Amino acid sequence: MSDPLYSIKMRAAQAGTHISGAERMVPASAASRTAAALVDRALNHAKGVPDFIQVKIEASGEPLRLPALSVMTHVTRTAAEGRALAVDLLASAGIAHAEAIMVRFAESHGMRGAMLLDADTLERLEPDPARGVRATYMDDADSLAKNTLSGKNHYAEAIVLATKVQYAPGIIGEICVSDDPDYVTGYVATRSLGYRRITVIKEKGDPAGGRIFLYRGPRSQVPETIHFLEQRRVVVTDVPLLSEPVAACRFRGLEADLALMENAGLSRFCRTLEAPAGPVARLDGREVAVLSSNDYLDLARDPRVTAAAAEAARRWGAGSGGSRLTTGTQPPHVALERHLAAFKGTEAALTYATGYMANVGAITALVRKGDVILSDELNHASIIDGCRLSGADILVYRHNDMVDFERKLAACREFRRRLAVSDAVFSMDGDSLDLPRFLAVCRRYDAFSMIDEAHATGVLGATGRGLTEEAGCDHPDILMGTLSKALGSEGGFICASRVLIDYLRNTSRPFIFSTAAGAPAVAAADAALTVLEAEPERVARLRDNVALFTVELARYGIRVRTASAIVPIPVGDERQATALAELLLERGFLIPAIRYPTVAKGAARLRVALMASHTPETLRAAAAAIAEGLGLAQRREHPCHILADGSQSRDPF
Ligand code: WAQ
Ligand code: MG
Repeated sequence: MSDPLYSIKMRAAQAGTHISGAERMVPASAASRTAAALVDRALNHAKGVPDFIQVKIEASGEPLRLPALSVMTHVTRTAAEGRALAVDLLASAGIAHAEAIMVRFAESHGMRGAMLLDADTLERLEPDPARGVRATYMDDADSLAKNTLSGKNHYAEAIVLATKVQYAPGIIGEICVSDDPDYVTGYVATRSLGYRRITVIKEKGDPAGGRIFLYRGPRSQVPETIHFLEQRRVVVTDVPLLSEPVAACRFRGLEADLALMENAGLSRFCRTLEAPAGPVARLDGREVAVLSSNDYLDLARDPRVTAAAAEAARRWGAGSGGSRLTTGTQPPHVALERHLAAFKGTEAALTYATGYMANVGAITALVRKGDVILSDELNHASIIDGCRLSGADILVYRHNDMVDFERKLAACREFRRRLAVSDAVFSMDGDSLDLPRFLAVCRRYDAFSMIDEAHATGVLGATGRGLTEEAGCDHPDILMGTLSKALGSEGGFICASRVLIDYLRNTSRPFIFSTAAGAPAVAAADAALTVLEAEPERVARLRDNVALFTVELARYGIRVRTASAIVPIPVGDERQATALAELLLERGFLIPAIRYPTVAKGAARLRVALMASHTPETLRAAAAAIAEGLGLAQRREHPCHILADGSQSRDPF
């Protein structure tokens, strides 16, 4: 475009009252026909015939070219629903007083411009509160091609304005409701959320409308912001057409959702550890202490375990080549199942390719519509997914609350089958189930009892046999466990009576319809089990490390509770937990922040997982770094809930 741009503005009035206005930025060659089209538009406005039309044409100089915000449409049915969504969107973009901001909307009614509101103090910042701040000198880079001159196109104008506004210094968001009584669609915009259309945000016939620009920054910068909004020439490129097939928006929607997560401190990524599983790894070329591995007994790289895997690969191949029921069962699979049953003390066992599948597979096989499941509110996602997939009614009882559990189960006598399921060790809290009481309640109401020993196998009980050994009680009907944590390999298993295992083999879809785990993983798990049986002192060392680490934390006033090798350190705020994890990584400790949806919103935490092979020095240094990190967090702008003084700590556990 060598043709210089001209700004063309039209406004029309009748008896001194504004009835329409529009603007374009077009090359000189299109200036006169654009001006004429805008005059036509003024003359044919629904609000009446104007007695005054002004057209202003100015050379605009080199404009700033900005890519349009992504566009996503949320379908709402009522104004109340639309407003509630606007609040949610703003809140998710880190705007704390979203509700209060929506209330201020009433004030913007009747203004020609927008309210400029301090997003944090809610003070109005416009020099002229009656008029507000008007964003102007902007256009769609492709407006000529789109031929939108003839009449008002709410969306086409709004996406251009919203884009310009979001690039103004200090602006962090915008909310808009049309003042056209019949136009009920509005939007919320932020740089990261993009332009979120809300199909119904006000009642039809309501003439109230307006705009709020949300500002965050020093007062001294406000004039600069207003100057940008009112004077900076902007053309907006790549404006998505609403008439584009829905398909054209499908990736923008994904991007917007990712941005939403990013903004809430909830985005996730995979770190590449340049090392075998173990207490030490290399990350970006640096050595870090790993305090987050589930390889509790350091068996994943044990030479006996890796040799078994290598040997099995040579002898039986890398992959099994089929499902267990067709061609995928090889001698290592049979041997491992016998070994697991003997280890756990049950009649039989069945392995799955992953622990997730073992949970989903057992639950969906045992219960269906017409049955009921009692599930602890903090059960692992794989249990929850199994429950949902089964089609059974699900009753969630309060975490580890055996009174609530019994009360709910007692009301389920009329169901065909009852299944009670709980983690043995809760993966994000580290506490354990009161198994004897759980089993007693199950027996009383003839419910199947199932526990997930993913974090209990190799950890609880003097010889690592799990919660039944620790509690010295009977087995539940179904003992689920994993090969992927203390056993250093991968896969999941169910240990149970012969009849139950036969039933699963015949009905459990994840078992029937997935390829069997390869012999190397299976043989590795088998070898790890042999090591565990021969060296129960590994379990004792792990226990000692847990004791040492919790005592070290207590020295700094950080009180934690655990019944396992998982030590949660509560933080609360998601972004703060992430910042803390980053800080610890800088200090050389890999300890992840666990956030929603893995745990409840606002219950973010650091999750330490200990290994038998951590050295006392590492654990002491980690505790010191955590204490330091929490102390630093405390001095930050938003106070941390965890104070170095344990007496004041908020304890969600
Ligand atoms: N700068 C600042 N505020 C403005 C401007 C401007 N250039 N133009 C209008 N406003 C304020 C003013 O208070 C109006 O009352 C209010 O915004 C609404 O303006 O995706 O039509 O032109 O389908 O009525 C949004 C949804 C339509 C579009 C918005 O706004 C879609 C609309 P209106
Ligand atoms: Mg309007």
